[in-house]
Amino acid sequence: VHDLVEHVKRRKKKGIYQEYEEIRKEPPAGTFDYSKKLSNQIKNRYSDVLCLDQSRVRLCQLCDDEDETSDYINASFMDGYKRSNAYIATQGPLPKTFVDFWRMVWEQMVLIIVMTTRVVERGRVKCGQYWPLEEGKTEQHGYFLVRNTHIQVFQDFKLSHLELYNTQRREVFHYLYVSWPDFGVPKSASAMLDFREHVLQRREAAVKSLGSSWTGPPGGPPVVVHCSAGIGRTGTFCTLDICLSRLEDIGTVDVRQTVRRMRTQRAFSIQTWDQYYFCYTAVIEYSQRHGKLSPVQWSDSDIETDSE
Ligand code: PTR
Ligand code: PTR
Repeated sequence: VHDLVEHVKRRKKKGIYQEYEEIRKEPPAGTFDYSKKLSNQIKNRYSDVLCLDQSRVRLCQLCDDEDETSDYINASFMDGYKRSNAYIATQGPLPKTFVDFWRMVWEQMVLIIVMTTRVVERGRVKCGQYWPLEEGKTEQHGYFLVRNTHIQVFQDFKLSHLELYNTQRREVFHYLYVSWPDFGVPKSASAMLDFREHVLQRREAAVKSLGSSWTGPPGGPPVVVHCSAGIGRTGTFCTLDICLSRLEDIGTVDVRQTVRRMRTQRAFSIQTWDQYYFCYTAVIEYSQRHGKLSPVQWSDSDIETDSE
């Protein structure tokens, strides 16, 4: 089995590289007008990472808002496997946008936040400290109080149980994945696969506990996923989640189409070739782990580009 996998990896590496280069060459699928508005520019962490108008998350206009751009946040709805709006992909909040971020969480009834960057990496700030770091601490962000009631520490991630108060009290689970290397990708996917498993179980339980108060689609509210820019690691995590959900369902994988589709909703998703390649190796690792190696079928579009 191991030899077979090595063979697949070697044979496909070049094809996969070309595949990614082709995806990168495709022009963005829409416009970025809202991201570019003068009054919104300060709300973007990176001036070159904008969100598409067509899939952006709009904040509800507050009644005391005069400003027509106040519904802007650098965040995009993204579909999951057989689920529309399964995720909201967003940048790491800036101090200026902490309140906007919590508004979005409140308005979209978000239960789970997945953070795949650390706040500071290599001495550079990647994301603002928008949630209370310590157990028992409460912070105020605009109309919201955020309280960290309990932290569970795992080897590769930390789970903070947050309470969000506004007109009522809600529970939000904050996952901080700490083991993603500053540059590049994890060597083995196994920590990431465990992490995903944990998030999925939590989501299922949290959605169940909503009961009849949730009237949206059966999968429940979107999961917020963010890193620093909200495209590289965020795109990698979501691609993997979609590919594995499909593999679990029908036994096939289509990395290329998944990423292409994702990019029509969150432009520039997956930033580097090794992040793209990691999606493939992680699927292989997952299949080995679940003893499913033979049923994995790469879709036609994946095989086509295998030019050797
Ligand atoms: N264009 C950037 C660069 O030149 O490095 C892309 C990039 C930047 C990719 C940072 C990854 C980066 O690291 P991290 O994912 O840790 O923020
Ligand atoms: N302007 C930044 C750069 O090129 O470095 C944009 C950027 C930053 C792009 C981080 C991707 C980054 O990685 P991630 O989406 O994983 O936070």
